[in-house]
Amino acid sequence: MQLDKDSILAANGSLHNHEADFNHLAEKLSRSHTDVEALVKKIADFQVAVPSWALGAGGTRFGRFSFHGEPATLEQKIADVGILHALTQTAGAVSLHIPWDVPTDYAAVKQIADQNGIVFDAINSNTFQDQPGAKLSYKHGSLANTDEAIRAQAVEHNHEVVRIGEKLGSKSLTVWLADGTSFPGQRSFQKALAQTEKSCKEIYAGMPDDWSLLIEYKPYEPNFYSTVIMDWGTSFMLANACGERAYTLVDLGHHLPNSNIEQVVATLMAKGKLGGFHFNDSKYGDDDLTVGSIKPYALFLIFNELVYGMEHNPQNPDLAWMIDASHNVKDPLEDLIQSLEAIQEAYAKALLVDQKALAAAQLNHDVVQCQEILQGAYRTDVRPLLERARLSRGGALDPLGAYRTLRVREGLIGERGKHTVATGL
Ligand code: LRH
Ligand code: MN
Repeated sequence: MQLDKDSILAANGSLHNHEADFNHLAEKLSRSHTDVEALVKKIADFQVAVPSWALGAGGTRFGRFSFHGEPATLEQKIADVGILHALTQTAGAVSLHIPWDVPTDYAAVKQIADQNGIVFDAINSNTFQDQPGAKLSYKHGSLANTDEAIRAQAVEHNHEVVRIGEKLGSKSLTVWLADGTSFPGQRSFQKALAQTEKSCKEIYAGMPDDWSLLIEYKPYEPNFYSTVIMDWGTSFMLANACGERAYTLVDLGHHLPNSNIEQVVATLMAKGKLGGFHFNDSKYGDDDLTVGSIKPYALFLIFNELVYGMEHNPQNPDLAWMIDASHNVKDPLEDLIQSLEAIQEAYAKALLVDQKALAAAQLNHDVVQCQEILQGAYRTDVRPLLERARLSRGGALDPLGAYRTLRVREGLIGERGKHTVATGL
């Protein structure tokens, strides 16, 4: 299934209200000398990678409730990302997970991606599950395992993932380690860290010179007492140990309650070691909920640091913007449309922060004014800018509305039937 521009244009209907809302906002923003056209272009150029493992229904150990019309092949997954991109014009990339998405026909996969304007962002390895026919088990860890042969198997898997990514045009590898313990005394923290560092260096050494290594941290789950790469500091240390093309990946759900993630982001950018994001939201743990559905202001504060960093930290690389979510009760494509909207909205609001005025107020210790400047931007309804950015690229005025008006899910069920199951979590 592919959505053509004409059907989206038809679904957009009249642009009268949009024009009125946009002109009203543009007039308001021009009073503070904001270059509205430049703003719209920045928003339109902002592309987020969709996780290949989140195009079907997610689930928990307590159950999984299927969603009909799920993509059963990698080609169908990329077609679904194409639908998201056609509607939102901000989903021009996909992040694959190996072995859930091993291409069987590279040419076909690349052709569908090209047809849909989709590029391949970071590719993810998986040493948190045993694969059918695997010689050695990762039950007690992979890159940190006490057993040299198991560590070697895990390092080789990561090199295999890089080889797959190279054929597709990816330029970065994401490593997330489940390795850890569920009981005190189960492992030596120091030996586990040392072995992980050695393994990461071996992975890094096997990457092409123009590739980046993104090291994702997480405090717990599936181990519930310790995780070897538990926080940004550990990931930062390992990235420094590996080399200049190794960075930290921040998954928003991988923080203990009340963590100040915006400060983590500012710190990593200042050190030139922030490589990318897994956007999602959470109330308690690694809930992988819709971006901006629980803590939208926190997301805005993170983007405020990102906008500052992109302006002032040339030492930090271009960031990998990716979603990492799981859909237990929502249509996966509707959930992802909402997440993409929330990310664009937080970015647009952050672009409205008058960084010069904020810096001046900070210098004067005018704490009240600092908050007023931030919240002034946050309280601005930027949706007409997002609409204009989408329309400027042939996208939908209202992606969710168009998705339903065009009966996309029904169309996918018609094509794929009710019982297809997407690989992934
Ligand atoms: C771990 C994680 C990691 C992925 C997985 C699908 O919680 O965030 O990024 O490999 O989810
Ligand atoms: Mn993640």
